[in-house]
Amino acid sequence: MTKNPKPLGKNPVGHPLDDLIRTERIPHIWCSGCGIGTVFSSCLSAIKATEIPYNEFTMVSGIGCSARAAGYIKVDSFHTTHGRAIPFASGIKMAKPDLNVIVFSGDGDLFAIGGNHFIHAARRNMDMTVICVNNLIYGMTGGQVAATTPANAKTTTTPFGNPDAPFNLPLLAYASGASYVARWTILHVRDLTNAINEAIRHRGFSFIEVLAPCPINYGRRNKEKPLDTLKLYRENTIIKNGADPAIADVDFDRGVILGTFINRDRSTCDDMYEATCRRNSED
Ligand SMILES: Cc1ncc(C[n+]2csc(CCOP(=O)(O)OP(=O)(O)O)c2C)c(N)n1
Repeated sequence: MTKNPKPLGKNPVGHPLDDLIRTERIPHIWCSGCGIGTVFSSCLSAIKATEIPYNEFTMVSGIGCSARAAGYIKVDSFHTTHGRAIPFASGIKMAKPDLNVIVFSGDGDLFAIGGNHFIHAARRNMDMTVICVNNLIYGMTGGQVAATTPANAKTTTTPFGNPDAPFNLPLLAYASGASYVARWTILHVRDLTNAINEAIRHRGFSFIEVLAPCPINYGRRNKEKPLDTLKLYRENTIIKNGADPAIADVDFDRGVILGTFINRDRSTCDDMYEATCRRNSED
């Protein structure tokens, strides 16, 4: 068991999370007012708080602004192809079951092109933590409509407003079989960090949706200034642990529910595989 690097001393020169950041890659690509950095920082703080050696973690992402996180973390990481983070992560977990596998990616990556992988990994209860930065849009490619874009919202591909309804991600995750499901915003940093810590320690498929602003590609087109988004996160959210995910639509007019929706025990993919092989080899 390798020890994690010692925390900085009394006169720190750098950032307290420097031992988990590839500082040689900074400055990062994220715009001013973007929420991804806060989710990333919460994730690193949660990793640190588990006191698990860093070499027992791996981070996997697809492609997008959020997905860039895998290139900035100082643990073994995989910046894969668009939509394919979860299959890569599943392969890693099956080959190295003792690793703590974290998927960190955007809503487009995980729920549009990668939606099929998400539902099947949740169905199998693959033991991994999936963190979705939900900025309601395809950020990196300039603001196209996503599967999470609110109805009527303007994007580059829906200039007259989005005609479609968005996914309710906690409900989708629960219905697919996820055994831990939570939602927070980037304004709820302590809750988010605790949730990521809990999700890492949870056995099974854990999913955390994090609402985060994209002021450039979503806010600007929808006349929502960065502070307006944070006000929505503060004033139009309701913290309700144990709430039914069926009422978890992202609708700021009605109030968006935050908290831990689901935390249940279910046999993991590994458990089922072992049990099936044992049973069949005894026949
Ligand atoms: C197979 C494939 N299709 C499309 C793209 C283009 N592409 C790159 S990032 C992206 C969208 C990213 O959106 P999201 O996952 O929500 O992440 P964000 O940038 O908003 O964090 C798309 C469509 C690609 N790189 N590969």
